[in-house]
Amino acid sequence: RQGLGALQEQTNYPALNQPIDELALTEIKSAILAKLRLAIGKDATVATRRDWYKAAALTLRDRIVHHWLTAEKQSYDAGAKRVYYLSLEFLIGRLFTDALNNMGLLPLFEAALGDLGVDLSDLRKCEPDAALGNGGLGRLAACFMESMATLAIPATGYGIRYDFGLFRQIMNHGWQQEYPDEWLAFGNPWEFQRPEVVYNVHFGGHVEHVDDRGRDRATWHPAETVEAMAYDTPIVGWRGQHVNALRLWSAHAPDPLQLDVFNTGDYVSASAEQARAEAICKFLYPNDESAAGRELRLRQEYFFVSASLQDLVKRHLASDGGLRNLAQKAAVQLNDTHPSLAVTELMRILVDLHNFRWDEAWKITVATLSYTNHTLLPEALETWPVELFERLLPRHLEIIYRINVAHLALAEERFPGDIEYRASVSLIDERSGRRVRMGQLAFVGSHRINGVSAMHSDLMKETVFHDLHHLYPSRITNKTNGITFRRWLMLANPRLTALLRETCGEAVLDDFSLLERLETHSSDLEFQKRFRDVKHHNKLALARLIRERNGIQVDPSALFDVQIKRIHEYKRQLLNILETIALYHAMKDEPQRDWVPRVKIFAGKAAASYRYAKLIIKLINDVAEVVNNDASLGGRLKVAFLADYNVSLAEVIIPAADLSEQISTAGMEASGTGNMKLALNGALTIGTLDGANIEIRDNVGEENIAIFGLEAGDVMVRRKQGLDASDVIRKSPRLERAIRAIESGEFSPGDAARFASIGHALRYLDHYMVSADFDSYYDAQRGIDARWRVPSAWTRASILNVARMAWFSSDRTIREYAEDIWHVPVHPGASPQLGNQRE
Ligand code: B1H
Repeated sequence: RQGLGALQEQTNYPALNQPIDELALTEIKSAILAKLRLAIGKDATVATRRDWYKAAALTLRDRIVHHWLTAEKQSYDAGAKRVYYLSLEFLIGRLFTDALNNMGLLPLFEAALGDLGVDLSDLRKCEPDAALGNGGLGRLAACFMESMATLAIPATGYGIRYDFGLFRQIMNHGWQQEYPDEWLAFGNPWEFQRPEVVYNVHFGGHVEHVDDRGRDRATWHPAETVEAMAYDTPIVGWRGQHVNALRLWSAHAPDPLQLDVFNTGDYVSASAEQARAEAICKFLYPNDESAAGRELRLRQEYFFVSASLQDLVKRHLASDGGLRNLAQKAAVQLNDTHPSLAVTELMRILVDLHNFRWDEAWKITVATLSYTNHTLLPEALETWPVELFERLLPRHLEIIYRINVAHLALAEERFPGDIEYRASVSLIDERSGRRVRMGQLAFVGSHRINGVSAMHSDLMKETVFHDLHHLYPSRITNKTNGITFRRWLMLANPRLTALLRETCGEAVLDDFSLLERLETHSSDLEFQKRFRDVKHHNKLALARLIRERNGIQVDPSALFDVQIKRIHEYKRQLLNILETIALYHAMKDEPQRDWVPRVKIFAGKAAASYRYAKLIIKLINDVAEVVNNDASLGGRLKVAFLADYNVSLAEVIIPAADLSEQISTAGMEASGTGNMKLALNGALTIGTLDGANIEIRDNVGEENIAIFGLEAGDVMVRRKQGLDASDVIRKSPRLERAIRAIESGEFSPGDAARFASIGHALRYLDHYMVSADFDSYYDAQRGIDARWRVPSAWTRASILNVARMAWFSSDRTIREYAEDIWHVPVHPGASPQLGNQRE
């Protein structure tokens, strides 16, 4: 610790505003050239850009590894408590500049590569995104890994090394098509394969009960074994002092080529076992907010939970107190219910393999585990058929039953004779076929359960976990999400960062609460101009991208109105495009009015099997086709759907956004994190009172955000009254006209039926309140127009958004987890506590 502190003082803002050290420059150049020859096997004269990228990445990696091994050793020697973050998703994106920046080596590498005749920003693009996640949940895990490293919390992320990440989205005549994401095709310079770190993971078979004198022990005789092999990726914290590992598991058959079978000439069967094993890490399920329900998915879940727990148990077996002390030495965070099997697997390890008494094992398990809930959507709540469980994980099913006995006894004690109550809290759902409830399992097996925004955590207590909350009233807590400012401000928006450093001081990079110093400049016209120039520069870059990718010319001084996120009914891209249609009609009616020029920018993927979401994408593209080619608008309205939304595309769009669309049906978006990224980069939010929007409003002030629409309570009331929206449509000629345009083929000439299902839903099945919220949204948008016409007022609001977003740093979120859930110390040097600053 002391060593770390001393280093921290020496490196006073190294990377930044410092002349390049010639000696270091020479060293980096020769290191890169050496890598090119010795690791890539190429000479500088024939090296491709990708070769240069790899050589540079490996050069950087060498420097990271030294810090990594030091950090590992220090925490190990100190016997420090470790955090284990279990997640089926890590949506990392690119690592090159992220790691360079945190190591303080960005300017040095830029100069070194420049001297060697290669452009760092070109090389950057050679790195494929690591897209091992669907959306917010996976990206949150990536931000958390970076913040845990920044706060020097000894931590390991555990997940699956999918051969194929989230599919690539390609537009074919406006329809989404999915293609495999071959992110590993050219190798991965960041990872270390650990062929010696291998664990057996078992499936199937039967359970034998030995006479164990009431110890609840059993012996599992599995039918199938798969090997899990570790791959480690170092994650560097800000200022490069601390490095943690992201450990991803790859699946293999213990006997990859069955030679006896091979020798009979049946070559295909000889490797069948291998194919079956490898299927486990073949691809990421492309669902966001809906449970997959396939056997392979359950195999994935158990595979990574089992390997990860074996790994951490092995690590702590040797530490003082052994497993008895596990909860003092390890905190295991379950990212949603996907790793819920950790509850049963840890019990199995303790009871069956290490001879613990059931009750003691249970205490250790609950004290070690904690669970984050990310959604209340019923279709996302995981349950598995009991028969499938029994076939795949017979011992785990027994353990679930055994946990349930004590749990239901507690319920009976609390509400004697209340059968309904017991049925509702039971780990087994008996109503729709017998199914194991993963949410209940994670809840019962954890000492803390958290939601991801204030409103979401409150709703958890009132809805899905209402009854469990009564049984365990102190467990539910809130941890509002955050984002890492290193990636989403410093790297994505270097020009704004430069302005912030100049205005708030260099220390702002270590203490984001200093962003509040912007406040005094928010009305300064000179400063406003510089602030606008930054935004304009970013918009030029995005306009170029839109032209290159979509062939659409957009006016960079128009209002850039951005909705970027997974396509889902509850996120209401449909509401946005409906308003676009209404605006289009209004512009056509009165072409002479001085309309505020707008560019409507959409990006996002639909789950491959989500037909309605794919139809919405098609509608957006069809509307774009008509609007963009209507000369009568004089270019004042443009619509662009950017294909293949991913982290790297987000890094280009977000700094260029003027308006951030956060328009989910109230009560449905658990938190949102794109909302934070956009506000931090100076976009004004138009949004509902949902998820973290509410806390964003509380922080930026209600005059600097545009809130509209039904509130969560209103939505519940209206749903109870029925989903027919005829009443609101009757009162809104504008809405009626927009719906009719969709239904009549105005945007699908020759195929009027194409969007019939959308028209029908808008009229009669308005579950997501698109029609119900339309007028309120349309009016809010016209309010935005009015604000935009007064540049100084708009810019002031935009500046105040940046100034007041510090609280949404994932460093703050991780501090809260560390204090309230994990009970681990955080490094005092980095990012001083925001709480103190505010008091
Ligand atoms: C979020 C998911 C999710 N919530 C199931 N739930 C999945 C559920 O593959 N599955 O089965 C995948 C993802 N993702 C998001 O989490 C919320 O919608 C956001 O509001 C939130 O900001 C984010 C991070 O907490």
